[in-house]
Amino acid sequence: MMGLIFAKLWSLFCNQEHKVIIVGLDNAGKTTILYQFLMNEVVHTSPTIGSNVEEIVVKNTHFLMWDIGGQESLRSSWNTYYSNTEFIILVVDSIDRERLAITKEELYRMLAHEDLRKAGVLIFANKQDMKGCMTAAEISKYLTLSSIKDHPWHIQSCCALTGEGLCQGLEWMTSRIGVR
Ligand code: G3D
Ligand code: MG
Repeated sequence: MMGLIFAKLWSLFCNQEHKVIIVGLDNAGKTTILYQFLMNEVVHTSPTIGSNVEEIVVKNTHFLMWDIGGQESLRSSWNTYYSNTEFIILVVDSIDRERLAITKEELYRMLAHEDLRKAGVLIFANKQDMKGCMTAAEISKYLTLSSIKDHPWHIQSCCALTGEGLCQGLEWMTSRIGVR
């Protein structure tokens, strides 16, 4: 009996939708990453919900992914997307050393936001195929990720063009569900 109830609760939980926002500066690779998720065979998707919202399903876990524009003029409106967000995917262009400071500023601004206090953060160190790019360890150090104690976080190196590393990132997200 307990087992049945548990199974029921579990399936209810699994079919719940988890809101994810994909943020990062323009040109970081956000749209390419979302496109890779959609193309990936292990991920089942529903038809596009809006111009920048997609639903993807990983191992029975539904993620509603919002791809938010990263141009300077749009960054100030990121907060209109925050409510009920469970995960932030922050995409970093690992070759763009000049703008990593702006990314850092935006990251800490988000972490301080009331609506994101429960959100986990997955950082994709993207464009690892580019010669001379920063490693995930370098980016982690620059962003002082180890100082983040009030949000679960994970950094994953990836190449959105080939899809390398993306699944590991998604796996971290699924592993975090139900932990809090
Ligand atoms: P955005 O949605 O964050 O603004 P996009 O970024 O997904 O539009 O990607 C911006 C550019 O970076 C695109 O190039 C895209 O192909 C490229 N890009 C994304 N991921 C990678 C990667 O892992 N490696 C490399 N080398 N390039 C990547 P274009 O030329 O189409 O503008
Ligand atoms: Mg885009």
